[in-house]
Amino acid sequence: MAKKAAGRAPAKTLDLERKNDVRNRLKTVRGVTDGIIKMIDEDAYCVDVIKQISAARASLDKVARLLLEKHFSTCFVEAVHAGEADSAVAELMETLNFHRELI
Ligand SMILES: [Cu+2]
Repeated sequence: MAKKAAGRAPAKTLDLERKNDVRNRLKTVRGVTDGIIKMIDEDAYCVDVIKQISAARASLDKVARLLLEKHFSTCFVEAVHAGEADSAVAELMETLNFHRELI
């Protein structure tokens, strides 16, 4: 997040509260993922595994949505003010193509 994409302004860091929120959500996903691995190891019922995968995906989608919101309010706005609206929009469109659930 804090790394600069090629040809773009440096990303703004997350505020502490949002960073903690994102970190906790990712740790939850990690816990769910560990549980899924255990379920596979223990030959759990397929549908139960799929439900846990859905839960992990939903949590990751929420993290992506939080980061997208932050990006809009900081990096994107700054890029527009710097006269780089076209590239900022192109970058977002490319990103949203990989995250259609965010649209
Ligand atoms: Cu950003």
